[in-house]
Amino acid sequence: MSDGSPVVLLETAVTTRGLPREGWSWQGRDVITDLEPDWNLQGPVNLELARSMSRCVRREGAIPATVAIMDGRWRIGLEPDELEQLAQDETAGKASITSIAAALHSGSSAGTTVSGALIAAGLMKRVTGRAPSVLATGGIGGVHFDWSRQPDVSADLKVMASTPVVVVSAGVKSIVDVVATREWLETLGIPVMGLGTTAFPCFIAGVDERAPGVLKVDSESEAADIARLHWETVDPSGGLLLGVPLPECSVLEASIVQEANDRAESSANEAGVDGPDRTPHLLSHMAEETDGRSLIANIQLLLANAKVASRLARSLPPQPS
Ligand code: PSU
Ligand code: MN
Repeated sequence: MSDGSPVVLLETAVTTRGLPREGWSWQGRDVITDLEPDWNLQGPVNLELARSMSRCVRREGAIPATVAIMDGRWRIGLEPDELEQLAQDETAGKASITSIAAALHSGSSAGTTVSGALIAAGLMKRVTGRAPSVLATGGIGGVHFDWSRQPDVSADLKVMASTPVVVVSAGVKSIVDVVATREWLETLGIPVMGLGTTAFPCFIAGVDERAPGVLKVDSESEAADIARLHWETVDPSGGLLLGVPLPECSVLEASIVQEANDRAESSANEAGVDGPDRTPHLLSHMAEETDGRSLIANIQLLLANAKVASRLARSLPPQPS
């Protein structure tokens, strides 16, 4: 941070609550090792993914700043042994803007969501005088289905609106109401760019043509130019989203995603799972329903986003304010 090297923030709720803690037991072993030759198939999926993302960032010439709460303390830039400890800690939950203070108070460990990791950007600025400008994740949180009955809207959106960081994601998790989420991004004043696409990316389902479109950029450096103009002349304290669609060949057919989603939703409703536990429940149910295909797609997009975020960070290094 002090010499202005490119830094990419990485969230860890995906490590503690988004991916399985077991080794690879689904189909598609070859796909995984093709994606990442250094992936240990016996190792826990969540830890292997976290390690792979860090490797991707470094390979692209940036520095990963993996954010978590460890034993009641903020940790930004986890050491390898800390990452392992976090990934294996079954008591580690997920912490967002509303739960971080409680985690610090109780001395517990938690992975930070997108909103939690964005808050770390402000801390880094206070400590180092520079703020990182890029964060990589799989899919941001959003507006959950049935929002008119229970408005479960991820705090990711609110914090993105007030943090000057470009969040690189495959758009929004497909387990949420994609159209409603796209509308909320608009209302909150968060510019949405799409890398090589005018359609709104929606995680493992590719892009959603029903949602209002996005601003197409052809490269990471074009996205960086737009972010810089936004911060210099429009909103110095607001965030942007750079959506990266999952390559067509890995996209799950819309009908499969839809059906798996519906069953995951019913199971969450039957089990009465809501609040922060809803996303982990839906994700693990989706993996079961699709025989691991949703997991492969999820891993693929997380790694792809880490690469795009690193290239973006090289165009948008941390600046002194
Ligand atoms: N996308 C994934 N897996 C995840 C998440 C997103 O593929 O686990 C996490 C992110 O950390 C995101 C969080 O910030 O879910 C949103 O949770 P909620 O809807 O409870 O705000
Ligand atoms: Mn929620």
